[in-house]
Amino acid sequence: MKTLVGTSLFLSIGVCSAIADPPFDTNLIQNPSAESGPSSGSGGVPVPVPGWNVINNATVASYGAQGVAGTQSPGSPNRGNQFFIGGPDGQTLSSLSQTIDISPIAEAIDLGRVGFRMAAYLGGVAGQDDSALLAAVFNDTNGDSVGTGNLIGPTNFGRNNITGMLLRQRTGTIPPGTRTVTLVLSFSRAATTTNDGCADDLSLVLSLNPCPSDVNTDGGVDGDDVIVFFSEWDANNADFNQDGGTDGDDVIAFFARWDEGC
Ligand SMILES: [Ca+2]
Ligand SMILES: [Ca+2]
Ligand SMILES: [Ca+2]
Ligand SMILES: [Ca+2]
Repeated sequence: MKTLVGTSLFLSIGVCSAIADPPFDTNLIQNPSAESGPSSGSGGVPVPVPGWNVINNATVASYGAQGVAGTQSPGSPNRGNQFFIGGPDGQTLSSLSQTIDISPIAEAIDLGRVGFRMAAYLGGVAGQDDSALLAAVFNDTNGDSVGTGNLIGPTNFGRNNITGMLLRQRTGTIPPGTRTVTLVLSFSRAATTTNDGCADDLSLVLSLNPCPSDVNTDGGVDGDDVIVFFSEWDANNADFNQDGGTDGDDVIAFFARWDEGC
């Protein structure tokens, strides 16, 4: 029987940080906190919003400007100086959108191995029921939706009629078939001629779910993993079943998982 040498293979393959593209465990949203461009001040005029496609005057405001959220209002602890806001001129609905390419990790996605966490601070002003919503639309290679995930901001009652933004978040698995994610941050106006739905500190973070038979941690399970497994096994360092030794039982355990695709 082979003896255990060094840490187990099982432990070593639990480390997924070697995967680089697109990055896991980092926020994939461009200009996620409205800090990259100019501010309109109190949200009364449109300004360019880097990284986002703008529809119907959605714009950027500054904390502490007249009539909007302040530096001490309920909201993100990482709020910076600026935030997104619905904008002027009586539009009932305005929005910001951007599309993120995650096709480089298609193999892992299609194995159902890519988890996501999306979060945003969403809110509005005082007793006005203007509000914000962040939608993630998961698109396949043709651009057709294969799933959605929404973060719905509070009503004015949900905010106790206090100006500010509340955290909304959710987790899930990227639907197999997904190649791009379109984020749509929309603002709806219920009161006054300005759309005061607002948002800040948005995030979309992907994570790679554990997969023991992806020995080389490249996101897929294929013949390369067999090669790496036997290389480790030959070095007495493939305690796949975690019983303290490297032997034929580990080969059986490895191929049982490999056949399952994870
Ligand atoms: Ca900000
Ligand atoms: Ca309003
Ligand atoms: Ca692999
Ligand atoms: Ca073993």
